[in-house]
Amino acid sequence: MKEQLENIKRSAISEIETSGTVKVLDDIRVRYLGKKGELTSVLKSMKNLSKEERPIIGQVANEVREMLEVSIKDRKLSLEKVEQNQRISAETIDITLPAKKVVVGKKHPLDKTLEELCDIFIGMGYEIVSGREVENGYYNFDALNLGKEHPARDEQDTFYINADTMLRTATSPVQVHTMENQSLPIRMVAPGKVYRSDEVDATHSPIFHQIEGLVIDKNITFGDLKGVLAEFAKKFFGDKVEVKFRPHYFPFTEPSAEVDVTCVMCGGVGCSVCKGEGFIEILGCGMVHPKVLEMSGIDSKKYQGFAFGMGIERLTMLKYNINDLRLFYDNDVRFLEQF
Ligand code: 2NL
Repeated sequence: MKEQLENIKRSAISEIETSGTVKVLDDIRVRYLGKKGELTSVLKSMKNLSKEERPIIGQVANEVREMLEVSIKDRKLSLEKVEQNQRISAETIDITLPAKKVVVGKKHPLDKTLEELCDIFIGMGYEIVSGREVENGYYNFDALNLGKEHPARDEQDTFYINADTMLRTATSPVQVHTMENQSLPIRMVAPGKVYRSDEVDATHSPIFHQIEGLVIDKNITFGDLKGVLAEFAKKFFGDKVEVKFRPHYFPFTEPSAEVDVTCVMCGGVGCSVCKGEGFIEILGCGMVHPKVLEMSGIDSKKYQGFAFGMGIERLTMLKYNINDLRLFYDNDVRFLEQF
């Protein structure tokens, strides 16, 4: 039996010393020292020994067990260190590798224009106001002197939610709410999304963007309107542009005008963009109709005002020579990166 113990010791030690991983080492421990292990079963069979032999063999067996336990513990420590080092070197980050490129987007050209427009009007003391996109017939049409028979109210032209609820077709309702609720004077611009029941093509979209302005105070004249809008046109298109006010008709302003600037492409000589005219229309404007003021509770004898409206897509297309409205909504980065 002593010989058996010596054999166990020898083979166990050699296995322990050549074990390559903590896992393998643990299997070895179970195989020799576990409940059903080789050494354990030798110890169990000691009951068959004689009284004289038992303490001698018992001592040897205990020595072997202690020795195996110690060498397993030592081996385990060194294997753990090896495994830890392997893990650390496997997880090492090469800080000299080039970093992943961060893809930074660019501002959408419509947002760029919007911000620029707001900056220009803030610089002239205007307040930026936003409002609801779903309106009723009064705010979207009646309050702007667009009567029940006005063609803009046609079911074909506007998105109705029900007979008296619709998506706004301009941002003017924001001004109407402001006239009703805010004290005078008013100096505001209302930018935002507007809706028309249009088929998509190079110049039409059912959703587009507008900015409208409104000034109401005592002694406001058409001269104030001309000064503000000429200043705006020069700030937006550059000092060189010439501005032309051309009589026009809008139901909500009287008198009304459209504003043209010298063609941004040819500088006024005449080209395909301005169709040989030398001028391009950029906005509509006028003195707020007294009926519109009165409907919102403003005394038109004491107060006057001017208003204007322009399309953000249109201004952006003119400024950057973009020839198709759909490019704004395709979200193709090759287009968006150019501005
Ligand atoms: C255009 C013309 C315009 C207005 C909008 C307005 C609003 C109120 C009262 C009076 Cl509350 N007028 N807005 C006035 C003149 C022209 O827009 O061609 N827009 C794209």
